[in-house]
Amino acid sequence: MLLSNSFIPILKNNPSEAKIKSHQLMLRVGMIKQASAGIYSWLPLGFKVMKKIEQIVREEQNKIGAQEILMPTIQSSEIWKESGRYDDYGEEMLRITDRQNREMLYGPTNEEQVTEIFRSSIKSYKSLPQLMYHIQWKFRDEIRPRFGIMRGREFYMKDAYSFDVSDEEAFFSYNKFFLSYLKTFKRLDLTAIPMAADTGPIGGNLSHEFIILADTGESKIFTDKRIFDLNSDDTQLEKSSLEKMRKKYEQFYAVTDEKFNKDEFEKIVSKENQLITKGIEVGHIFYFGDKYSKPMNASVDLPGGKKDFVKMGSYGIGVSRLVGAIIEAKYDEKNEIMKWPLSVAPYDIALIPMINKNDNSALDRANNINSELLKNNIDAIIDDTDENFSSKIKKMNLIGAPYQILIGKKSEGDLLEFKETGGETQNLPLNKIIEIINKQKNSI
Ligand code: P5A
Repeated sequence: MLLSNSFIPILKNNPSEAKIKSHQLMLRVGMIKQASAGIYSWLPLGFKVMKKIEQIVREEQNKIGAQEILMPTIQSSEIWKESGRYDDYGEEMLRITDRQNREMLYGPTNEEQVTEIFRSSIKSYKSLPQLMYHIQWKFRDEIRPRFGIMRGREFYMKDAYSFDVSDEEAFFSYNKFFLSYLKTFKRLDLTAIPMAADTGPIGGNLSHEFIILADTGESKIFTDKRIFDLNSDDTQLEKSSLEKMRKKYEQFYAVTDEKFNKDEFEKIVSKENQLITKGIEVGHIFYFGDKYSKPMNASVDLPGGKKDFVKMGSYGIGVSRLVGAIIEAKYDEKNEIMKWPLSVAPYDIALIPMINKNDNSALDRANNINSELLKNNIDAIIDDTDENFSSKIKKMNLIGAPYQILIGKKSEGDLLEFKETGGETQNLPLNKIIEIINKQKNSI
């Protein structure tokens, strides 16, 4: 892709309205454009990153047997009246009246909608478990939308729902999502810590927030540092292995401020392991049993002939928020260098030719390199503008392709000046560069 043909409206300076680095960078490199308070258009660069995140989230949901559906953004108030949440949800719910004077709403979440789908078709325990998810826009009329897409009013969420015959089976489903979240965030090159959390308007009494550390995060967290050394690599998708994995995480104190108890924290966690810091909530999972199935009458026949309300959980990931969360984790704002994880990068590599007046040889060379890269499924952006070399490098450092080839005086003969964005340059032939990138791609 040529930069001159791309819609990447870059600003020279940091926009003054942005308070945190993800919001600054997203506006600076034209990833988003505000439409109104807390509502954004996604421009090509931002959209590309979000779609890649969405795809990773989708693949990890599919791996645990969740089935993708798509529910509407606009819901009828009827089902919310059935569950009892229509009044409880308060001013965060955007209420709409259609031309027949029917009360509708822009969905802030989909527990009711999915329960309504389930109850109309599934009647027997034999069809359980059912895991379903969709990736869809949500609207919450947040009182204080801020930090760009981090706390938007309109935002993109993956929300999944599980239906089981008993608490025991429902915990199995819960643990599958727990594992799938750890794997999803790992593929995004993030360390997300599961923390015991409050359930708020979703309800239930078992819940974990998945939090990544960031000074600008809105969640205050209290944790035992050792939780950061854990991984789920050896966990199998079966009951006992999943239980063991969740216990392994739960043995360490890790809570957000709503669940914090100072005496307990100081008693359980030794001084040297205590960590009090801030983080960004990128996912949240809930188990709430029959909170929705009972008032909405979603029941199944049990083996003995009796009926019971189906046991449900719900599982959210902030797909649009993750774009900002990755920037918070990866952007070196002092040196103005962004390096996207290759798994979600808008481009794999930036080609930066030094173009002199009346001499197109560097640009020709960039185009030739690009053809080779394309054959190897490597997506490059070429800065074909006639700006000077150093401002091109600065611009590409912000766009954040994880690799760069500088095509100037030092890229001579077969050897190209290659670097990881923000790293040291190396002189390498193109086939070696392709090998490095593909090796990295295959490892994620
Ligand atoms: C779980 C799925 C739910 O809504 N119902 C369906 C449950 N959970 S939640 O915690 O309220 O939201 C899930 C994730 O969505 C992101 N998120 C937001 N992102 C951007 N702007 C917002 N205003 C916003 N609100 C929630 C978070 O990542 C959250 O973990």
